[in-house]
This record gives sequence, structure tokens and C-alpha cells, in this order.
Amino acid sequence: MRIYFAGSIRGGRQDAALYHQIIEYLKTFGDVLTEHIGDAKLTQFGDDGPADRFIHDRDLDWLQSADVVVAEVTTVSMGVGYEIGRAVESGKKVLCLFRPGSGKNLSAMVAGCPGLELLNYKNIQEAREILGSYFQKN
Ligand code: 6K6
Repeated sequence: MRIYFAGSIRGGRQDAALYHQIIEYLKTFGDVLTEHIGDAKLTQFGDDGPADRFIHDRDLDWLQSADVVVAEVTTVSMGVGYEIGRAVESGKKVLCLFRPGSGKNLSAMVAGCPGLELLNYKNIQEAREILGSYFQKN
């Protein structure tokens, strides 16, 4: 199972530790292509890495090769929204995870999209339960 995990980078890194925990759990179900999203050293400001065009093309290649896209959508991120749209358009299975108690508002373009599954959770324990039953079914 090839899993593409999407989480905010330039949109803000306040959930980076949670992304790391989700990714560690996802690794029990398959290969996570985007493990770096949970790297605490990756900040929203770092611009000493590869060029944007390289990142875009590489990430889209990974996304197109994935069996499933799991997106943490609580921290608003234009890149994550873009990836979700591209994945839905390509007919990929897309699971979005959102924390309603975070004080953030989820875009209607994700909340109202019929091409994806959206599940609310409170903490990493609930996220693990959701992911466990999702990967049992899919
Ligand atoms: C590093 C630090 C600042 O900018 C970077 C660029 N590095 C990226 N490396 C890998 N994937 C990226 C990068 N920037 C965006 N992405 C992809 O978009 C990831 O797959 C994330 O799911 C999503 C994050 O988008 P933004 O808009 O929050 O950056």
C-alpha cells in the first residue's frame, strides 16, 4: 500500500508533531511516500531546499503513484488543498482528518466534496482508531 500523507508546510507548522505521530501509525499499513511532512526540522520558512518546480513535480509524481491520500486538514494550507483537488480529480481514495475543536474552519470545498471521506477527530488516539478501521475497509 502506497500512502501519500499531506500536511501543512508553508501554511504553518503548529501540527508538525501530530503529523509525525500520524505518519508513524500510517507506516504500519504501508509505505508513506511523504515522511518528511512530520519532520520537526522542516519549518514553514525553509527555502534552502529544492526549487518549487522540483517540489511540485516530484510530489505530484508521488501523489499519482499512491493508492491512497491521507490529508490532515486542520491547519489551513493551500498546498494540501491543491493536493486534495488533484487526488480527487485523479480518482484516488482520499481520507481527510479534521479537528473541529481546534478553532479552525474547514473550507466548504473540502467539507462538501463528495469525492473524499472526511472524518473528525480529537487527538492521536482517535486518529489511530479512525485510520485502523479505514485501512481495514480499504
Ligand atoms: C520547505 C520549507 C518551506 O517550504 C518548503 C518546501 N518543501 C516542500 N517539500 C515537500 N513537500 C512540499 C513542500 N512544500 C509543499 N509541499 C507539499 O504541499 C506537501 O506534500 C504538503 O502536503 C503540502 C504543503 O503545502 P503548503 O502550502 O502548506 O506548503
